[in-house]
Amino acid sequence: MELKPNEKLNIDNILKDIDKYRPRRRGWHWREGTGENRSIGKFEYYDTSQSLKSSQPLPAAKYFENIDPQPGPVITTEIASGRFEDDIRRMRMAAWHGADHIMVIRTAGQSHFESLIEGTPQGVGGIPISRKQVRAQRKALDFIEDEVGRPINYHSYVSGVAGPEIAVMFAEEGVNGAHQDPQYNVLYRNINMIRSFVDAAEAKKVMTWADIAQIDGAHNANATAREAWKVMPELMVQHAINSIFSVKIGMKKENVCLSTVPPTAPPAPCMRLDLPYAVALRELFDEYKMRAQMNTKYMESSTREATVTHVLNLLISQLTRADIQSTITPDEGRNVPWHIYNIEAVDTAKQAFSGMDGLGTMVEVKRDGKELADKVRELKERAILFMEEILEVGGYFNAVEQGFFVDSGNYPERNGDGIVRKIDGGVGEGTIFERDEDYMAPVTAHFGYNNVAQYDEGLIHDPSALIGGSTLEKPEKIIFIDELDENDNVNVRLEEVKELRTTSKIKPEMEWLGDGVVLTTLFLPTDERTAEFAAIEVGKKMGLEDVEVIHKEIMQEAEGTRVELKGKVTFNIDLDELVIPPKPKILTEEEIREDIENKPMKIVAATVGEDEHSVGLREIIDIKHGGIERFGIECHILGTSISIEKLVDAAIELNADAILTSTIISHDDIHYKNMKKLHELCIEKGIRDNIILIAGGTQVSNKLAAEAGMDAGFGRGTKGDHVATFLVEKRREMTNEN
Ligand code: Z98
Repeated sequence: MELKPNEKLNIDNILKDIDKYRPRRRGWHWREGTGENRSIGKFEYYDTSQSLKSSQPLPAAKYFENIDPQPGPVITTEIASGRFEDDIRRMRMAAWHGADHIMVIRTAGQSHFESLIEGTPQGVGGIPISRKQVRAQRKALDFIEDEVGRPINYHSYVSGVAGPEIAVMFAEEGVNGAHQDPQYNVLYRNINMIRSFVDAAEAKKVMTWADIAQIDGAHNANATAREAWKVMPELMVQHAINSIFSVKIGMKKENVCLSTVPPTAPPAPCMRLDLPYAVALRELFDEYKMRAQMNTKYMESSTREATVTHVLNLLISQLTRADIQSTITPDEGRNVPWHIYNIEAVDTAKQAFSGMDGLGTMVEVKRDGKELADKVRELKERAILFMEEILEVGGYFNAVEQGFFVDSGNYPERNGDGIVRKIDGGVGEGTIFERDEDYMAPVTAHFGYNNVAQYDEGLIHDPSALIGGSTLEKPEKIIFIDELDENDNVNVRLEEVKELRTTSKIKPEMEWLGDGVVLTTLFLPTDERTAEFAAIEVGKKMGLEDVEVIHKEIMQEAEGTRVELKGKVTFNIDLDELVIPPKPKILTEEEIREDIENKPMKIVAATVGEDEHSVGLREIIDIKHGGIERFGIECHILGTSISIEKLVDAAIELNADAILTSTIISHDDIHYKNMKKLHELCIEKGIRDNIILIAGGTQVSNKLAAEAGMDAGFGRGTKGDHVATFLVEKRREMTNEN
């Protein structure tokens, strides 16, 4: 199956024969072509990677020949809608904008599931990770990566009670990246410590076999601690524990990615805190990869504010190093994980990195300056002392029992508010047993004691040969379970939206096909609390259902509040019934310029009659507003409230190619009457065949203007480019006729 840019991805095709799907590659993929200079459009770039075959450039790219430079780091998007079939469409959009790491959030509570989930149930805050969902998404990504022309990494989570089982399933299904950190289980999911570390050893071994890149969970301490910037030494300790553990199990350092996070955000003076931390971290862990998260702790529901923090975090990535750049910004703060925010955040990273390209050749992080050097040293010292104290108290488990972690004190200070877990407590306690002397498991990528030699000395490194290969070598041994729940599965959900999938009807959408969700921004001239409730009434009166305020921001306590409302519409729009006027033709800037250069053009313009409204006319003409002047057209604006006679006389005197009139006032059809008068006067004076007459204004349409004898009429939304295009094309037409 090949995707066509102008055709929707067909989920039925993805699900067809899903039981037979096999991943076509395994392992993580870094971007290609980094570290080399690259000419893209009219520019030379220093920090890019290979460009894409198909992509959606940034909005302003239209001024630069639609170039779409791709930054060096892998760019992540985190997807959490709860329906994998809708996430697949979002993945495609994200890939077109430049994401090549799709991180799929799990449904709430999956960490505590003792085993794998099957089928395609709907999730809460993420999808229940099951073989069928993983398979469908990986399969869809195969097509998407062919379409955009870059391998895409698929990622989810291996932490939790069923970590090893999930790791095996991920290895079987060609998952490319995963979070795996036993400390996450211990601290945030209260899973027994011994169980977590034993499971992690097994899971990491399997991930190593499948060449899966690993992200740790250190950043969660920042997200959890009360005064989050104080946990910087601890973050380094957590990174160290998970990294060296992974390496000892056999994972290559290139696959060990630290989940770094700038610990603060404005209005804190974040650069002075976050940059030394980033430098210290990269120096201590220089052989490992950096997955740069953004700060999610100090994030509210303002997308603007979150985006600024994100950009400051991206500056740190640019000044230090990011191998993977995470982009979850606004979703995290406002808990509305919508398509548009995934895409916006990916664009934020792409835009900021493009803008900062080559910064390192001009700007240096003053490593020797006292401010940075002292802080970097201090942070490293605190982290090392922390590690030493862990050893002093008898190791990691004892340290956790004593509440060393996620304490809001700046180590060695302790506030006694750390997370305490007991060695003999937590989920799964007492489930770990020593292997019997004759223990033997004929499986691939198994950690620790495995007494294969008793059966066959030659198979120590290939135990599964005893059974003719495990599912990792022989995928045909995988038992594919389709659906277990006849009511909660993808087929039922797809059936529910059949009309929207198969007819010309569409509906607004934020997360799921047909969810009907819309976002409205309002300003209400009242205080914050009143505005919130007033806004809900506004939403209801607009006909929205399930109205909810998702963001409010005080402009001034008494003068007013900005509110963002979400709500649902219940209607569909039938595209077959839409009347869409033909798209106005616009010549390129070069084409217009060339035409005017070859044959200069002159116009006279004015607002006519009693009309003093000249703003619209100025917008069309002034160079400052992107008007027709900028193409070299000689423009004579006679002024406002000019008589038709004066306008025509001026055109004759200047030998103008065109007359542009502008009117807003339409009372008593005065705009129409003036157009007619202009046309007739030009006939009377014998110039009509040689002059272009254009009328513009809010109440003007092309049809109305044509009826009044004009060559064209331009209404609301007209830009200088439209008028210039018309002038050039009309003159060509007239010259040909002559
Ligand atoms: C991120 N936005 O890291 P459940 N394991 C580790 C984690 O850090 C996480 C999970 C598992 C963040 C996402 N991280 C937060 C090491 C979560 C999640 O199923 O939610 O417990 O697993 O990109």
